[in-house]
This record gives sequence, structure tokens and C-alpha cells, in this order.
Amino acid sequence: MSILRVILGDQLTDSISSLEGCDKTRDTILMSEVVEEATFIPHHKKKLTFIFSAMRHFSLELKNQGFNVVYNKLNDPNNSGSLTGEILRLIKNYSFEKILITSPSEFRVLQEIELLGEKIEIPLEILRDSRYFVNIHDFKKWSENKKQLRMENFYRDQRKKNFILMNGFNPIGGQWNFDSYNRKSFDFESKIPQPFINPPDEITNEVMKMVSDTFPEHFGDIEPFNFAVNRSQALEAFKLFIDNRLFYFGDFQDAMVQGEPWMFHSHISFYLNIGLLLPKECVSEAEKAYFEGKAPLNSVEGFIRQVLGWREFIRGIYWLKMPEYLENNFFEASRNLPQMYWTGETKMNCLSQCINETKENAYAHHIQRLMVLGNFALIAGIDPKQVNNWFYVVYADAYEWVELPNVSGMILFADGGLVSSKPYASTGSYINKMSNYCESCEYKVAIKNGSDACPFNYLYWDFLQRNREKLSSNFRMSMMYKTYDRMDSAKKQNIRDDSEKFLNSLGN
Ligand code: FAD
Ligand code: DLZ
Ligand code: SF4
Repeated sequence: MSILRVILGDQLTDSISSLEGCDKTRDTILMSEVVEEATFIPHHKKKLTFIFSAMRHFSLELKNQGFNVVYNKLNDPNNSGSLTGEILRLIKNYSFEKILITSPSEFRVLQEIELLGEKIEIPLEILRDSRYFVNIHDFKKWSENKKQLRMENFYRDQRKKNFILMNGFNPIGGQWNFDSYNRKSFDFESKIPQPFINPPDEITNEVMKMVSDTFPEHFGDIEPFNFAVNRSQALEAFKLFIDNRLFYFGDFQDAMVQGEPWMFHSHISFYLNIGLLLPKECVSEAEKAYFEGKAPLNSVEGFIRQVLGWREFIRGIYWLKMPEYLENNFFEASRNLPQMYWTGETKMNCLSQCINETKENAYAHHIQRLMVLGNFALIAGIDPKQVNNWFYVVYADAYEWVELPNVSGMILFADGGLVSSKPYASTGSYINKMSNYCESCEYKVAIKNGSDACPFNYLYWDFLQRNREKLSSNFRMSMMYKTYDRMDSAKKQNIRDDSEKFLNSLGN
């Protein structure tokens, strides 16, 4: 008898564990486009196009290699609309000895698959996802008996364990982390390279039409569509990063420039998250670029820390803390997400830039997400569920396992300090230092209070004051509270009044 091997839309690699030992003559592979996955959160139209097109390309590659693939398109009239429904539909008509599936990357889907396994008579085996450096059981073990879970400690352990950028027992360059070298504002002399461009082929064009016809109300622009949609294109995009961008990745990692959404970042998160690229190969290639003298250590270490450190740490936190993590709201924040996050219509130039680029590209780089979009949501006191929903909807790389800990942990401090040791809150001066956004803003970053003042300037202090009880015992915040306490009462009153007026003007 044959085995049914189910492949999900973010498992598009032939090294996925569910394909191990696949017998081309007997086994069946099932891939299904389903409306439930496209709408349980109304994903950006570009993300939907990307996933469905990549799924179709991957299924054709498997077919060309001689595998027996059943591929259910979204608009097949008999499509049941759900992942489990499509498995049931197939097993009703054919007999399989067992079903194999690699563990879904999200808690919600894992639960659905486990439930299905209990309902059906054929054995359903859920296999480990071996794409990551660390499996979730090992992360759990690592976390045990630790007072604090810190990415930096996890990352150092992984560098040693995988012998990456190591010189015997020591880190190459004598330092584990070169972050302090990676905070330069853009010099406007270095040329920002063109991003990878891959115009839509026939398959992508068909998917674009299907997505715009089926999900017209979803956020975001489909066109221009330039993402890689198969492995060889994704490898090409990654090579372009190694050759053209990695050199300055470190220097300008935190820099933001008006009209330059791509900067020196790699733009590979969407490919990594669905399997078109594998984290281990990306880390190896970056390390190789350092050894070949193609890029400096601060850039290579910085990039490797993102993939080996942050990405794996975030995933570990997700699986350690789900499902409770969904409910975190340390500051009890309850303000509705302002409409401007959807429209981009605001006088705040930094927010309008980042939101409009997000709408167009389904992408924003890390510091835009953290220090502009996230910082504002934090200091304005927006409800974590609504902020999570927005970040989940708008990015092509958004999957709950990576979006949720970044939003609730890294930007909102909603987990009370599990992911970060202090909230990433700042006034406008940080945005002004790292970008040229303030030059074209109607607000004035140098003004602290009043109608012309940059809203980040007073909202920052208002946030500290509102949450004093919860934050003042954090020793990393004590300097800021001392500064606040030195302000005279008129200034403190101005901060409160300006904040109240501004937040009320958001219309929520
Ligand atoms: P680069 O800057 O070139 O970094 C290289 C790679 O490192 C990325 O592709 C990514 O795989 C990994 N990486 C870097 N930082 C992180 C991080 N904090 N967590 C996990 N991986 C990281 N990343 C997602 O993949 N999906 C998300 O839904 C997502 N949501 C985010 C939400 C917020 C509020 C913040 C602050 C960060 C979020 N990130 C998310 C992390 C990070 O911003 C993106 O991975 C990155 O911007 C993707 O662009 P890039 O590929 O050019 O990254
Ligand atoms: C994100 C996504 C979307 C939009 N559509 C599908 C789909 O139609 N079929 C599918 O197999 N996977 C899809 N995915 C990815 C799944 O949501 C993904 O496997 C889960 O996020 C992981 O738990
Ligand atoms: Fe953003 Fe303030 Fe600068 Fe305007 S002045 S771009 S609101 S930081």
C-alpha cells in the first residue's frame, strides 16, 4: 500500500522530512490551495500571490522529477476550502497505509492536524521539521533552569555548537557581537543596489488574476510583483545579496532612507519561511563570503546573528509559550489600531513612508518595523491583538511563529520582558538620527511640545509616565525616569496634554 505525504504551503523544499524515502512508484503527494488559509487572516494580496505561485511551481518541479502529485487549486469546484478537508477528500477515494506530514509551523494548524489524526482510521504521523538549526525540544531543554532567556546567550551557544565564525573555542575577531559597529546612518555616497527583480511568468500571472478576483478587499498591491517563486530564482536573489549588499549590511543595518525600502538587507525572509531557501545554506554562504574576503566581519556576523540567533530564538520562544503567548498584554494596552496603519494617511512622514512601502511591497526592513511602526504602536498604547493582526496581515514573510514573538515580545513588551530586556521605545531623535524622514515631515523633530512638535517626542514620555508602576523597577529604564523626574511640572503637564490631544485626534 502507498503512503500519502502532505506538503503545506510553507514547506516547499524537497529536503522536507515528509518526503524522506518517498517511493515515486507508489506514494502520493498532496498539496492544496485552500480558502481557509488565505482568509483566517486576510493576507496581503502580494503574499497570497507569492505563496500560491510558489506552491504551483514546486508541485510542477516534483511532477517533473517523477513524483505522483495531487494538486488542488483554490478554484477547483470540489475544493473543500480547508487543509484537513482536502486530506479527507482524498483518503475517502483512495486507500493509504498511512499519512505523513512535517509538523506545521503554526500552533493553530498543528492542532487541526492532530485533531484530524484522532478522527481518521489511517495512522497519521507528524514528523519533525529539520530545516532549523535547533529543534523545539532542544530549545525547551536549553530554556530550563534559566532565570532569563536572552537571545545573545542562545546565539553564542549556537555559534559554538555549529562552529560558525569560530577560531577554536573563541569567536573570530575576538568578539561575539559587532552590533555597536552596525548603527551608522546612511552616508548618501554608497550606492544602494537594485533589488532582485523577477517579472511574473505565466503561472504567476494566472495566480495574480485569481487572487485579485477572489480577494479584492485584501490589503496591499499585487503589482509590481518581482518575488522569486521557485528555488533557483530564490538562490539567485540570495546570491545578489551576497555579491552586492552583504558588504554594507552591517554598516547600514539600522539606516532608513526616504524612498529606499530595500537598503542593504537581504530580502530573503519570505523565501526562508516557505522553504525556497534553507537557513543553514544561507549562514554557510555568508560565512564563506567572509573567508573569501568579500564582506567585512561586522556585516557577516550581523547577518548570521539574525538568521542563526534571532530567527531560531524567536521560533523557540513561540513553541515554548504557545498558546498563552497570544494573550500577553503586560501594559494592559487597549487603544484601537489607528486607521492610518491601513491607509498610510498621516502627517507623520516616517509612518506614512513605512506604511506605504509596506502596502506596495509587503515588505519593510527590520528597523522600520521596530523603530517606526512598532515604536509608535508601543508608546501610543495600542491593543497587542490589533497590532499582531496588522503585522500578520501586511508582510509577505508573516507566519504566526515569527510574527507573534516579534510583535508581542520585541516591539510591545507585552510579554513583560521575555524577549527583550527593555521596551524599544524612543523619541523622534532616534528616527532622525537613523533616517532622513524628518526632513520632509510636517512635524518638527527638534520641537518637544505643541502642535508642531514631533508626536514621538511627547508620546515617549507619556508612555513612561503611564507605565511607571510596571517599568520603574527595570534598571535599564532608571536613567529615563530620572530625566523625567527632573522636568518641571509645567513640562510634564504639556506632555500629558499634547499626548491626550494627539491620541484623541487618531479618531479611535
Ligand atoms: P535581513 O535584515 O536581511 O535579515 C536576515 C534574516 O534574518 C531575515 O530574512 C530573517 O529571516 C532573519 N531575521 C532577522 N531579524 C529577525 C527577527 N527579529 N526574527 C526572526 N527572524 C529574523 N520576520 C519574519 O520573517 N516574519 C515576520 O512576520 C516578522 N515580523 C516582524 C515584526 C516585527 C514587529 C519586527 C520588529 C520584526 C519582524 N520580523 C519578522 C523580523 C525581521 O524584521 C524580518 O525578518 C526582516 O525584516 C526581513 O527582511 P530581510 O529578509 O531583508 O532581513
Ligand atoms: C499561508 C498559506 C496560505 C495563504 N495558503 C495556503 C494554502 O492554501 N495551502 C497550504 O498548504 N498552505 C497555505 N499557507 C501556509 C499555511 O498557512 C502554513 O502551512 C501554516 O501557516 C503553517 O502552519
Ligand atoms: Fe517621524 Fe517625528 Fe521625524 Fe516626523 S518628525 S518623520 S513624526 S520622527
